[in-house]
Amino acid sequence: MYTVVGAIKSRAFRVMWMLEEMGEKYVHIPAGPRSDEAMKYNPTGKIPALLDGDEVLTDSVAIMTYLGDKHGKLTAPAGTPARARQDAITFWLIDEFDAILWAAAKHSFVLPEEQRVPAVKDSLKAEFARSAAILAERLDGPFLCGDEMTHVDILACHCINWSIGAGFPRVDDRLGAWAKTMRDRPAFKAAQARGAG
Ligand SMILES: N[C@@H](CCC(=O)N[C@@H](CS)C(=O)NCC(=O)O)C(=O)O
Repeated sequence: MYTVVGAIKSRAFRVMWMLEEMGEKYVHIPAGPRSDEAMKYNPTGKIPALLDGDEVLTDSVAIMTYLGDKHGKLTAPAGTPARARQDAITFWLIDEFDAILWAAAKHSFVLPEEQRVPAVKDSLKAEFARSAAILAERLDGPFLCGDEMTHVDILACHCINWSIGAGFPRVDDRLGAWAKTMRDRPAFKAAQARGAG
């Protein structure tokens, strides 16, 4: 049994959704970022963390990679060209989606007020729109890495959902429709219900 530490409205949702897809049981501790509870598991106060027995693991993408490898699900096997391609799109999403959204969050409410530069957000929105168009271009099947779902799909859909919440421009219709099919998955809904409960 795993424990996921982190509020549902955070990158912790990625881990919860993946565990639901894999049919793994978990306890959810809805700790907020920088909360005392979060600090217990990660001195930086960042969420999510995953508790697996005595092990405490941090960073949503590191955790998803670990879970995929451990259970042999939602990932290409390590040491294969398919995995290198999967990792490449993962890192691209971190650079061009997650980091852009995170920068916008920093300049909206994360940084101390005197360090925020709200004007940067227009530039970030334009960058995100360019990246979303690139992602839409490479969407030629049910999932981003071919016929099988991987945790890349979870990462991309979570970032698209985040962009909607952050008031970013709508992604192109095809990518938007793809994200909706991901949100319609029973595992996505089950993770959401865990957060609400
Ligand atoms: N790369 C990390 C980023 C984690 C992160 O920054 N989480 C946010 C909440 S979604 C947080 O805890 N922020 C608090 C802070 O940065 O102090 C991951 O994917 O887990």
